[in-house]
Amino acid sequence: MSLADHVEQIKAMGFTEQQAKEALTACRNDINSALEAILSGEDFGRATTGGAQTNMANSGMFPPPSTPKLYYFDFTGRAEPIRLAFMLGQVKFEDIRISLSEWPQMKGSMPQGMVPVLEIGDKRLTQKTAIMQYAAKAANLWPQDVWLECKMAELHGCVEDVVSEVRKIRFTQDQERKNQLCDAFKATFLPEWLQRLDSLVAANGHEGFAVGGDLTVADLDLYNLLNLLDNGESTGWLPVDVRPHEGQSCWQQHTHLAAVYNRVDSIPQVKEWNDNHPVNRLQ
Ligand SMILES: N[C@@H](CCC(=O)N[C@@H](CS)C(=O)NCC(=O)O)C(=O)O
Repeated sequence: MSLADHVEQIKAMGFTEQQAKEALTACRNDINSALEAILSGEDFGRATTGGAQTNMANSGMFPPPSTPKLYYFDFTGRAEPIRLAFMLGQVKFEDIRISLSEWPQMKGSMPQGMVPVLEIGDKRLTQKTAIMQYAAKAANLWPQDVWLECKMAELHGCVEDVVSEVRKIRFTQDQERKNQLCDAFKATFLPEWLQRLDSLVAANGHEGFAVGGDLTVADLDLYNLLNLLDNGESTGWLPVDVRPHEGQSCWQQHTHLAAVYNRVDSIPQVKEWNDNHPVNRLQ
């Protein structure tokens, strides 16, 4: 499209020609300065991320004033999308893994008695979705479009709904009740949620991406959930095997989920990370 076509398109939205030209000039200046920064060897992430990282720069917390420390168990769980985001963005972080035997002594020192917790200098951040947002912005895996930001929150909320149900089952003491919950989870709860998630991803309209048309931490969150479910029984995270058969995935009929999964799984750095961090049993 020529510049004149862009101007016509903006005018068609009700703006004057002068406003259209000003908007395009501002875009051109932003692109030029980003290109200059990249070509002159300045920090690539900062040069290419505009709004999100500008806000973080204003907060005084980005770049992180000291190496961020991520506290979690020696398990994927709620920490893995955060770890993957830091890793993909080449943001250095300390991956502190607490064993279940150490946990009772550490629990009281965590702000809400739970992990994940991100510590940067004397500041601490709790709650997976908040930490994921920090990691994603630092790694340039967070969209700048407001609607897409809200769609990210929507997807993270859906993931959390599934994870909360698993938590409820795991913490049910009565074995008979636990068995009933496991049966219901496999027969109805999970199939319904996988269908809802598949429809959500289909509605995004970019095959292979959960939100928008670029890799975001939403893809990593979904990828991790699908892995958690498939490996649930063997890792002790979920007291029931939800796969239709050994070697198959519980989500394989859902083509939109599969497209996201396969895209993330084929990223060479993700493969390398997985090779170096085999999925542990919860211990
Ligand atoms: N809403 C919190 C939930 C955190 C949570 O449940 N953490 C679990 C591990 S996934 C935990 O710390 N469990 C140990 C405990 O509660 O003592 C979040 O999203 O971060």
